[in-house]
Amino acid sequence: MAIGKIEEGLHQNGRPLELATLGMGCFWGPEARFGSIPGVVRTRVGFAGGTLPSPTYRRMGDHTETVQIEFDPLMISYAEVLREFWQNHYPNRDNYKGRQYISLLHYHTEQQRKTVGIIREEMELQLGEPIETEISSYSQFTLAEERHQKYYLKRYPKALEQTAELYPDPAFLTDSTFAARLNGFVKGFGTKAGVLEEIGQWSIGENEKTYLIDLFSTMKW
Ligand code: MHO
Repeated sequence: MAIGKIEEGLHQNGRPLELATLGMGCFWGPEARFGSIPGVVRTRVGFAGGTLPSPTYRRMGDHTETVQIEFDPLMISYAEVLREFWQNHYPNRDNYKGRQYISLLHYHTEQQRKTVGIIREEMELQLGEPIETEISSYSQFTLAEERHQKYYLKRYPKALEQTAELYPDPAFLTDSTFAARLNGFVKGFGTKAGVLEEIGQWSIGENEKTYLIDLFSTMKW
């Protein structure tokens, strides 16, 4: 049973998904945080915002560590994604190590650009100071090395063994909603009951639901 098949329903439920690209410090944590949110279908970490071609972790040049999420806007709005973004990092920290950890936001559409303006004002009132996040139109995102994807989940090799059947190809894990939830869960985001309930509502087959629910319920860490 490969997850690519299982999760097809989530990606093809007839509703267009939206992208968000966010830099908020070391990308491991934000991936876990967003990965735990119902409506977030996919999380990936990588590099964006710079000019160096083909950045890598060791050589990212002027790029920034970013998390890119794909979400169902009927379950979580872009405005809510932005609140999550600004409420969970300090956007005016002095740069260190160049641009690697700056607060960075790429909007993907004109609608997103407008929402960014509105929510930024709202968050500035909350923060009590002007927000210095670098905001610009999305141009590209380079996927980081596999070892950085779902980083916290990968600290649990025993759990990975139990999901191996789902991920015959490592790219499956990178793209998986289930793996995103597990990655959030091990980092302390979300609850087991919450994830199990959510899987029960996914638009996938009943057998597949049962498989994932059993797997998570009985998982040995
Ligand atoms: N924990 C690391 C940062 C890794 S993050 C992917 C460190 O403190 O250097 O940049």
